[in-house]
Amino acid sequence: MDAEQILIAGVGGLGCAWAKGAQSRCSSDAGVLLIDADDVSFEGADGAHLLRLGHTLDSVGCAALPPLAEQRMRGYSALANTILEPVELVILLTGLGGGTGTGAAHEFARQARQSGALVLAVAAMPFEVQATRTEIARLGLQRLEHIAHVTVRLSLDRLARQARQQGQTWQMGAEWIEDLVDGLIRTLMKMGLINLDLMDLRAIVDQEGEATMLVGSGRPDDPESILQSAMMAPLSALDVGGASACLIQVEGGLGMTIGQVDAVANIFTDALDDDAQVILGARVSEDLEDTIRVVTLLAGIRPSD
Ligand SMILES: Nc1nc2c(ncn2[C@@H]2O[C@H](COP(=O)(O)OP(=O)(O)OP(=O)(O)O)[C@@H](O)[C@H]2O)c(=O)[nH]1
Ligand SMILES: [Mg+2]
Repeated sequence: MDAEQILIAGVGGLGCAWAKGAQSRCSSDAGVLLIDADDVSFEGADGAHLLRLGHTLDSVGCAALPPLAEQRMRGYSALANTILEPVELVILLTGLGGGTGTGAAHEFARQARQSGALVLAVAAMPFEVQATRTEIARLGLQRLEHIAHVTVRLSLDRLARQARQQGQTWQMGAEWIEDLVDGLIRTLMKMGLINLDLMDLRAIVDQEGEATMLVGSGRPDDPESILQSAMMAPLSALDVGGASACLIQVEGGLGMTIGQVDAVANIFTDALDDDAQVILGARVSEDLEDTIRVVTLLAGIRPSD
Protein backbone atom coordinates (compact mmCIF):
# COMPACT_ATOMS: atom_id res chain seq x y z
CA MET A 1 0.00 0.00 0.00
CA ASP A 2 1.10 3.58 -0.57
CA ALA A 3 1.03 6.15 2.19
CA GLU A 4 -1.56 8.23 0.39
CA GLN A 5 -4.01 5.32 0.51
CA ILE A 6 -4.08 5.53 4.31
CA LEU A 7 -5.81 8.37 6.15
CA ILE A 8 -5.61 9.00 9.89
CA ALA A 9 -8.76 10.96 10.77
CA GLY A 10 -9.30 12.66 14.13
CA VAL A 11 -12.81 13.82 15.01
CA GLY A 12 -13.48 16.17 17.96
CA GLY A 13 -10.99 17.52 20.50
CA LEU A 14 -9.57 14.23 21.76
CA GLY A 15 -9.66 12.60 18.35
CA CYS A 16 -7.70 15.46 16.78
CA ALA A 17 -5.11 15.39 19.58
CA TRP A 18 -4.64 11.65 19.07
CA ALA A 19 -4.41 12.01 15.29
CA LYS A 20 -1.69 14.66 15.65
CA GLY A 21 0.15 12.44 18.11
CA ALA A 22 -0.08 9.45 15.79
CA GLN A 23 1.11 11.55 12.88
CA SER A 24 4.26 12.69 14.66
CA ARG A 25 4.89 9.17 15.93
CA CYS A 26 4.50 7.40 12.58
CA SER A 27 7.45 7.45 10.30
CA SER A 28 5.22 7.12 7.23
CA ASP A 29 3.49 9.98 5.50
CA ALA A 30 -0.02 8.68 5.69
CA GLY A 31 -2.54 11.49 5.23
CA VAL A 32 -4.10 13.19 8.24
CA LEU A 33 -7.54 14.78 8.45
CA LEU A 34 -8.68 16.79 11.45
CA ILE A 35 -12.39 17.41 11.94
CA ASP A 36 -13.54 19.69 14.74
CA ALA A 37 -15.66 22.69 15.58
CA ASP A 38 -12.95 24.11 17.78
CA ASP A 39 -9.98 25.85 16.09
CA VAL A 40 -7.65 24.96 18.95
CA SER A 41 -7.56 21.41 17.57
CA PHE A 42 -5.95 22.62 14.37
CA GLU A 43 -2.94 24.14 16.10
CA GLY A 44 0.30 22.38 15.26
CA ALA A 45 -1.37 20.36 12.50
CA ASP A 46 1.45 19.75 10.12
CA GLY A 47 0.19 19.41 6.57
CA ALA A 48 -3.13 17.90 7.68
CA HIS A 49 -6.44 18.37 5.92
CA LEU A 50 -8.74 20.44 8.13
CA LEU A 51 -12.53 20.36 8.25
CA ARG A 52 -13.90 23.07 10.48
CA LEU A 53 -17.41 22.28 11.63
CA GLY A 54 -17.92 25.45 13.65
CA HIS A 55 -18.89 28.95 12.66
CA THR A 56 -17.11 32.13 13.75
CA LEU A 57 -19.86 32.85 16.22
CA ASP A 58 -19.52 29.59 18.08
CA SER A 59 -15.85 28.75 17.82
CA VAL A 60 -15.99 26.75 21.03
CA GLY A 61 -17.41 23.58 19.65
CA CYS A 62 -20.77 22.11 18.90
CA ALA A 63 -21.81 22.66 22.51
CA ALA A 64 -22.50 19.00 23.12
CA LEU A 65 -24.99 18.85 20.28
CA PRO A 66 -24.25 15.78 18.19
CA PRO A 67 -27.06 16.40 15.67
CA LEU A 68 -25.55 19.79 14.83
CA ALA A 69 -22.13 18.27 14.25
CA GLU A 70 -23.66 15.52 12.16
CA GLN A 71 -25.52 17.98 10.01
CA ARG A 72 -22.42 20.10 9.44
CA MET A 73 -20.39 17.02 8.60
CA ARG A 74 -22.99 16.06 6.06
CA GLY A 75 -22.58 19.50 4.51
CA TYR A 76 -18.94 18.70 3.92
CA SER A 77 -19.53 15.47 2.06
CA ALA A 78 -18.29 16.78 -1.31
CA LEU A 79 -15.06 18.04 0.23
CA ALA A 80 -14.62 14.88 2.26
CA ASN A 81 -15.10 12.87 -0.90
CA THR A 82 -12.24 14.68 -2.58
CA ILE A 83 -9.97 13.95 0.37
CA LEU A 84 -11.14 10.33 0.42
CA GLU A 85 -10.63 9.78 -3.29
CA PRO A 86 -7.23 7.99 -3.09
CA VAL A 87 -7.92 6.49 0.35
CA GLU A 88 -8.32 2.72 0.90
CA LEU A 89 -8.03 2.63 4.68
CA VAL A 90 -9.31 5.14 7.22
CA ILE A 91 -8.09 4.95 10.81
CA LEU A 92 -10.65 7.04 12.64
CA LEU A 93 -9.90 8.31 16.16
CA THR A 94 -12.49 9.94 18.39
CA GLY A 95 -13.60 10.49 21.97
CA LEU A 96 -17.36 10.11 22.42
CA GLY A 97 -19.65 11.99 24.77
CA GLY A 98 -19.21 15.54 23.46
CA GLY A 99 -20.91 17.14 20.47
CA THR A 100 -18.44 16.92 17.63
CA GLY A 101 -16.98 13.43 17.96
CA THR A 102 -20.31 11.84 18.83
CA GLY A 103 -22.17 13.52 15.98
CA ALA A 104 -19.58 13.71 13.21
CA ALA A 105 -17.53 10.51 13.60
CA HIS A 106 -20.21 8.11 12.36
CA GLU A 107 -21.20 10.49 9.58
CA PHE A 108 -17.60 10.73 8.38
CA ALA A 109 -17.28 6.95 8.65
CA ARG A 110 -20.34 6.65 6.45
CA GLN A 111 -18.83 8.93 3.83
CA ALA A 112 -15.54 7.04 3.94
CA ARG A 113 -17.25 3.70 3.56
CA GLN A 114 -19.35 4.98 0.73
CA SER A 115 -16.22 6.04 -1.10
CA GLY A 116 -14.97 2.45 -0.78
CA ALA A 117 -12.55 2.68 2.13
CA LEU A 118 -12.11 0.18 4.92
CA VAL A 119 -12.88 1.99 8.18
CA LEU A 120 -11.16 1.07 11.45
CA ALA A 121 -12.45 3.26 14.26
CA VAL A 122 -10.98 3.75 17.72
CA ALA A 123 -13.55 5.37 20.01
CA ALA A 124 -13.10 6.26 23.67
CA MET A 125 -16.06 6.08 26.03
CA PRO A 126 -16.34 8.84 28.68
CA PHE A 127 -15.14 8.48 32.26
CA GLU A 128 -17.51 6.31 34.28
CA VAL A 129 -18.52 9.21 36.52
CA GLN A 130 -19.75 11.16 33.47
CA ALA A 131 -23.24 9.68 33.31
CA THR A 132 -24.79 12.16 30.91
CA ARG A 133 -21.85 12.05 28.55
CA THR A 134 -21.95 8.26 28.68
CA GLU A 135 -25.58 8.28 27.60
CA ILE A 136 -24.75 10.58 24.68
CA ALA A 137 -21.70 8.47 23.84
CA ARG A 138 -23.72 5.23 23.69
CA LEU A 139 -25.88 6.54 20.89
CA GLY A 140 -22.86 7.74 18.94
CA LEU A 141 -21.10 4.43 19.52
CA GLN A 142 -24.04 2.42 18.28
CA ARG A 143 -24.10 4.36 15.04
CA LEU A 144 -20.34 4.17 14.62
CA GLU A 145 -20.28 0.42 15.23
CA HIS A 146 -23.03 0.01 12.70
CA ILE A 147 -21.02 1.77 9.99
CA ALA A 148 -17.31 1.19 10.65
CA HIS A 149 -15.81 -2.21 9.74
CA VAL A 150 -14.12 -2.36 13.14
CA THR A 151 -14.78 -0.22 16.19
CA VAL A 152 -12.26 -0.54 18.98
CA ARG A 153 -13.95 0.66 22.14
CA LEU A 154 -11.56 2.27 24.62
CA SER A 155 -12.17 3.15 28.23
CA LEU A 156 -10.98 6.65 29.19
CA ASP A 157 -10.72 5.43 32.77
CA ARG A 158 -8.24 2.76 31.77
CA LEU A 159 -6.39 5.05 29.41
CA ALA A 160 -6.09 7.64 32.19
CA ARG A 161 -4.92 5.03 34.70
CA GLN A 162 -2.13 3.94 32.36
CA ALA A 163 -1.18 7.55 31.69
CA ARG A 164 -0.97 8.22 35.42
CA GLN A 165 1.25 5.20 35.93
CA GLN A 166 3.62 6.72 33.40
CA GLY A 167 3.45 10.14 35.08
CA GLN A 168 1.45 11.72 32.29
CA THR A 169 -1.84 13.63 32.24
CA TRP A 170 -4.79 11.68 30.86
CA GLN A 171 -5.02 13.73 27.68
CA MET A 172 -1.45 12.80 26.87
CA GLY A 173 -1.83 9.12 27.69
CA ALA A 174 -2.28 8.28 24.08
CA GLU A 175 0.83 6.21 23.65
CA TRP A 176 -1.21 3.06 23.25
CA ILE A 177 -3.21 4.63 20.43
CA GLU A 178 -0.07 5.93 18.74
CA ASP A 179 1.47 2.47 18.99
CA LEU A 180 -1.59 0.88 17.45
CA VAL A 181 -1.79 3.33 14.56
CA ASP A 182 1.94 3.10 13.90
CA GLY A 183 1.88 -0.70 14.06
CA LEU A 184 -1.12 -0.91 11.77
CA ILE A 185 0.38 1.38 9.16
CA ARG A 186 3.68 -0.47 9.25
CA THR A 187 1.81 -3.74 8.89
CA LEU A 188 0.35 -2.63 5.63
CA MET A 189 3.10 -0.49 4.20
CA LYS A 190 6.52 -2.03 4.59
CA MET A 191 7.61 -5.17 2.84
CA GLY A 192 8.04 -7.91 5.38
CA LEU A 193 9.09 -11.51 5.75
CA ILE A 194 5.47 -12.55 5.44
CA ASN A 195 3.40 -9.74 3.96
CA LEU A 196 -0.07 -8.73 4.99
CA ASP A 197 -2.23 -6.52 2.87
CA LEU A 198 -5.61 -4.92 2.75
CA MET A 199 -7.16 -8.13 1.42
CA ASP A 200 -6.09 -9.95 4.58
CA LEU A 201 -7.54 -7.18 6.67
CA ARG A 202 -10.80 -7.34 4.76
CA ALA A 203 -11.01 -11.12 5.15
CA ILE A 204 -10.84 -10.72 8.90
CA VAL A 205 -13.21 -7.79 9.34
CA ASP A 206 -15.85 -9.44 7.16
CA GLN A 207 -16.47 -11.94 9.97
CA GLU A 208 -19.75 -11.73 11.82
CA GLY A 209 -19.54 -10.44 15.37
CA GLU A 210 -17.51 -7.80 17.12
CA ALA A 211 -13.92 -6.98 16.32
CA THR A 212 -11.11 -5.25 18.12
CA MET A 213 -7.39 -4.62 17.97
CA LEU A 214 -4.55 -5.16 20.42
CA VAL A 215 -0.95 -4.08 20.44
CA GLY A 216 1.79 -5.31 22.75
CA SER A 217 5.55 -5.49 22.93
CA GLY A 218 8.28 -7.14 24.95
CA ARG A 219 11.60 -8.95 24.82
CA PRO A 220 12.03 -11.45 21.95
CA ASP A 221 12.85 -14.31 24.34
CA ASP A 222 9.77 -13.71 26.49
CA PRO A 223 6.62 -14.22 24.39
CA GLU A 224 4.48 -14.45 27.53
CA SER A 225 5.35 -10.84 28.43
CA ILE A 226 4.33 -9.72 24.93
CA LEU A 227 0.92 -11.35 25.31
CA GLN A 228 0.52 -9.79 28.75
CA SER A 229 1.42 -6.36 27.45
CA ALA A 230 -1.19 -6.77 24.70
CA MET A 231 -3.78 -7.74 27.29
CA MET A 232 -3.14 -4.47 29.14
CA ALA A 233 -4.98 -2.63 26.37
CA PRO A 234 -7.22 0.15 27.66
CA LEU A 235 -10.23 -1.48 26.02
CA SER A 236 -13.72 -1.47 27.41
CA ALA A 237 -14.56 -4.95 28.63
CA LEU A 238 -14.57 -7.47 25.80
CA ASP A 239 -13.73 -11.15 25.89
CA VAL A 240 -11.28 -11.58 23.01
CA GLY A 241 -10.75 -15.28 23.69
CA GLY A 242 -13.79 -16.23 21.64
CA ALA A 243 -12.60 -14.54 18.44
CA SER A 244 -13.13 -16.71 15.37
CA ALA A 245 -10.57 -14.94 13.20
CA CYS A 246 -7.36 -13.14 13.89
CA LEU A 247 -4.68 -11.28 12.02
CA ILE A 248 -1.33 -11.25 13.79
CA GLN A 249 1.57 -9.10 12.75
CA VAL A 250 4.89 -9.82 14.47
CA GLU A 251 7.53 -7.12 14.10
CA GLY A 252 11.04 -7.34 15.46
CA GLY A 253 14.60 -6.08 15.09
CA LEU A 254 17.34 -7.36 12.79
CA GLY A 255 18.13 -10.31 15.05
CA MET A 256 14.59 -11.71 15.14
CA THR A 257 14.48 -15.39 14.28
CA ILE A 258 11.69 -17.41 12.70
CA GLY A 259 11.63 -19.42 15.94
CA GLN A 260 10.81 -16.29 17.90
CA VAL A 261 8.08 -15.30 15.44
CA ASP A 262 6.64 -18.78 15.79
CA ALA A 263 6.71 -18.73 19.58
CA VAL A 264 4.97 -15.37 19.74
CA ALA A 265 2.36 -16.34 17.15
CA ASN A 266 1.66 -19.57 19.03
CA ILE A 267 1.12 -17.94 22.38
CA PHE A 268 -1.34 -15.50 20.81
CA THR A 269 -3.29 -18.15 18.89
CA ASP A 270 -3.40 -20.42 21.95
CA ALA A 271 -5.54 -17.77 23.59
CA LEU A 272 -8.16 -18.23 20.85
CA ASP A 273 -10.71 -20.88 19.87
CA ASP A 274 -9.14 -24.00 18.38
CA ASP A 275 -10.82 -23.53 15.02
CA ALA A 276 -10.11 -19.80 14.72
CA GLN A 277 -8.84 -18.62 11.35
CA VAL A 278 -5.38 -17.07 11.75
CA ILE A 279 -3.49 -14.92 9.26
CA LEU A 280 0.12 -14.31 10.23
CA GLY A 281 2.49 -11.60 9.06
CA ALA A 282 6.07 -10.89 10.12
CA ARG A 283 8.62 -8.23 9.44
CA VAL A 284 11.99 -6.92 10.48
CA SER A 285 12.23 -3.23 11.37
CA GLU A 286 15.69 -1.85 12.02
CA ASP A 287 14.48 0.59 14.67
CA LEU A 288 13.21 -2.19 16.93
CA GLU A 289 16.12 -3.30 19.07
CA ASP A 290 15.73 -6.32 21.29
CA THR A 291 11.97 -5.88 21.16
CA ILE A 292 9.15 -7.65 19.41
CA ARG A 293 5.91 -5.82 18.80
CA VAL A 294 2.68 -7.57 17.94
CA VAL A 295 -0.39 -5.96 16.40
CA THR A 296 -3.49 -8.12 16.24
CA LEU A 297 -6.89 -7.64 14.78
CA LEU A 298 -9.44 -10.00 16.31
CA ALA A 299 -12.86 -10.54 14.81
CA GLY A 300 -15.91 -12.73 15.07
CA ILE A 301 -16.17 -12.02 18.79
CA ARG A 302 -19.55 -12.99 20.17
CA PRO A 303 -21.06 -10.54 22.66
CA SER A 304 -20.54 -12.03 26.11
CA ASP A 305 -24.04 -11.51 27.52
N1 LIG B 1 -13.04 14.96 32.87
C1 LIG B 1 -12.87 15.51 31.66
N2 LIG B 1 -13.24 14.79 30.59
C2 LIG B 1 -13.07 15.34 29.36
C3 LIG B 1 -12.52 16.64 29.19
N3 LIG B 1 -12.46 16.89 27.86
C4 LIG B 1 -12.92 15.79 27.24
N4 LIG B 1 -13.30 14.84 28.14
C5 LIG B 1 -13.82 13.52 27.84
O1 LIG B 1 -13.55 13.21 26.49
C6 LIG B 1 -14.75 13.04 25.75
C7 LIG B 1 -14.60 13.65 24.38
O2 LIG B 1 -14.27 15.01 24.52
P1 LIG B 1 -13.90 15.93 23.27
O3 LIG B 1 -13.09 15.17 22.30
O4 LIG B 1 -13.32 17.16 23.83
O5 LIG B 1 -15.34 16.22 22.65
P2 LIG B 1 -15.71 16.84 21.25
O6 LIG B 1 -15.99 15.74 20.31
O7 LIG B 1 -14.66 17.83 20.86
O8 LIG B 1 -17.11 17.53 21.53
P3 LIG B 1 -17.54 19.08 21.71
O9 LIG B 1 -16.32 19.84 22.18
O10 LIG B 1 -18.66 19.03 22.69
O11 LIG B 1 -18.00 19.51 20.37
C8 LIG B 1 -15.80 13.69 26.62
O12 LIG B 1 -17.05 13.10 26.42
C9 LIG B 1 -15.30 13.43 28.01
O13 LIG B 1 -15.63 12.13 28.41
C10 LIG B 1 -12.14 17.38 30.36
O14 LIG B 1 -11.65 18.49 30.29
N5 LIG B 1 -12.35 16.75 31.57
MG1 LIG C 1 -14.42 19.85 21.42
